[in-house]
Parts: sequence; structure tokens; C-alpha cells
Amino acid sequence: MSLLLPSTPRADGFHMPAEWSPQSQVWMLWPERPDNWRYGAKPAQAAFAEVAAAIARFTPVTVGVSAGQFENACARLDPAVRVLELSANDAWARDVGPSFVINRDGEVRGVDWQFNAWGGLHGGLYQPWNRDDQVAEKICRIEGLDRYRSDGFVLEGGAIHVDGEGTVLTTEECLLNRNRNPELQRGQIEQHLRDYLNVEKVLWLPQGIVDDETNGHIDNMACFVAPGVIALAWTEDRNDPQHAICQRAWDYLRSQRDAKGRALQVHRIVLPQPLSHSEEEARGIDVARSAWPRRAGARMAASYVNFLISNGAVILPSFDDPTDQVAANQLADLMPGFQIVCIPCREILLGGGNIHCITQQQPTAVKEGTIDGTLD
Ligand code: KQY
Repeated sequence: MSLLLPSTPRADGFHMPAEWSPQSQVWMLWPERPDNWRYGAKPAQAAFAEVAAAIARFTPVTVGVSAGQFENACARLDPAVRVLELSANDAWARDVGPSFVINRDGEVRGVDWQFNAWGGLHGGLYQPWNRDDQVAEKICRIEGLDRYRSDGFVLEGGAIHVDGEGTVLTTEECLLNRNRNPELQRGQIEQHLRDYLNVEKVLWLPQGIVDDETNGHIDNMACFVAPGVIALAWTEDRNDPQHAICQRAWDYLRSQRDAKGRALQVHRIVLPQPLSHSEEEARGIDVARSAWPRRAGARMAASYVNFLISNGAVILPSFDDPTDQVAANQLADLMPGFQIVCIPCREILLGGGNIHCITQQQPTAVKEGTIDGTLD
């Protein structure tokens, strides 16, 4: 059974745990729309399958697939991956799946954010988005988890990162954008974050990555890698408009403390050189009025920070760029004890996001005072 709850996670003693907390599974969706993924999504499907197989070495993976793609996805995905029929408008599990919350009794629930395709009719990326907006509810029903629905508050999972200890990281560019919640002031948005994530402190970076079609999602720009420790995307190129954005984020974070009163440690993670859609890549995408156009030469929002942490692993995008190894080394130094697994991800980037955007971790329910949920 899966109930729609009238209260909030905060009122009920639930909070969103950090990504490095134990996970019972990771959710993904199967790409197929030809107006976002080139050549009928075949190259993207291969990349998604590679990501799913990499995660499955550490954590069980479930992939939601349309009826029309069910057979194909089953054939192409690693046999360890669970495949379920679950329709969506595209394949961004981070943004359309539930953000899972837990309590001290080892219970898990879902937060079902209202979704408007990254801006609705004011800069949104496609229409309709009704099936995307049903994904969180469907996942909660499949798992038999109760759910909170944030009606009246639009948010995507990629727009927030939590440390699990009372702090959330986000961007003004996205959350204060008039195309998400035009009727809400900053203070009201903060209150929604407090209520649905059960946090005390909101850290607001001004902007995200240049030309990010999500309006600057935090999951491409910065994330927590441990309590009080942040990985920040960084370029030294002063001729790149990204440099000033990174510098402002750095200055802001260095001036802040988290909910526990800790000064933040901020670590720079190299950005790849600016990458854009090639003529050939743009040609492979269907032209459709209902979707965001993909033009040759358009800069893509490439960032290594768009990685997933899952049960001791960091699943890290690579771009066939000389900086791939630099980023992997930086993260290995920053996250000792985690296995860094690099996956070529240009095909996912072409669709507008990366590994973190296409995955949603479901935490393991652990009762406080027990080890892995079983009584000592
Ligand atoms: O940043 C993310 N969490 C998702 C990116 C979605 C892009 C849609 N084309």
C-alpha cells in the first residue's frame, strides 16, 4: 500500500539522507524520445546501459521503460538490472523520481515534487510532461512507500543536494527563476525546503553551469562529498564566463557555515574544456516543436560534478577530454575509500544532463541503534 500523506516530512520526523548513506537501489528511466536523443536514442541507450551496469556492481538498479521499449531494454541492459514497465516523457529519474526520506525507525517515504519540465510554458524543455509528473507516485506505489506531494511547489531533484545533517545546497538561478514558483518569495521557498527535506540551513549559490538548460541545477555545479565538505566545479580560464560564476560560488561558500555550525571545506573539481554539439550530432535529433531545439555549436553544460555516489562508489562521467583523469584523481583524493568508476557520457550530455540527472538513489531503511536494520 502507498498512502498520500497530508503532512510534511519535517512534521513527521523524516529527512533526506546524504547520498553517501547506504542505498537499497538506484532508479533509472530508459531514453527513447528521438527529439532529444540522436538516432532514435540508440547511442544514448548504450550509454545508459553502461551506467546501469556500473552502478549494479555496488547497488541493485531498477530501470523504468515504456511498453514499446520493454523488450529492447531487457535485451540491452545487464541481466542484473531489474526492468519494469513505467512510462515517462523522458529519462531524468533525478528530477521526476521521488526524493526519498527516512526516519529513526527505519522507515522510508517518498517526496513527490510537482514537476513542470524545467520551466513549464516559460522556457520548459518539452510538453506535455504529465507522465513525468506521475513517475514519483508510480515508484512509491511499486515500492509500497507512503508519499508526500508538494502541490503548489515546483522542484526537481537535481536542483538540491543535502548533507543529511540539516543543510541543503541549491542555486538562485534555478529556485528563484520565475518559471518555477513565480508566486513564492525566497523565504517561502526556503520554508518548503525545510518542510520537505527537514533541513535547517539553505546554502544559495548564485548560478550553475553556463548554458545549463535546467536553469543552473546544483547537481552540475557543486555537491557535498562528506559533512561540511563540498566539491565545486571550477575553471581557471578567465576568458570563460564560467570563471566568474565559479569564483562567486567559491567566495560565497567560503563565507558560510553549515547547519551544524561548521565552516565549509570547498574543493575545486576541474571542468572539461567547453564542449558543444557537433553538426553530425545535431543532425541526428528529430526536429519537433514540442521539444527544445538542439543546434550545432550550442555549448553543453558538461561537468564532472554530475556524478552519483552509491554504496562506496563514485560513478563519474568522462568526456574523452584530457581533464577526465585530472577530475578522477581529484575525486579519488577527496573521497578516499570510494571506488571511482569512469563512464564515457558524451551521449548523455547531448541530452542535457549527466549521470546524477539520470539516477535516483533509494536509501536503505536502518533503525537507529541497529546495524544495517537488524537488532544487535
Ligand atoms: O540536471 C538534471 N538533473 C537533469 C537535466 C535534464 C535535462 C533535460 N533535457
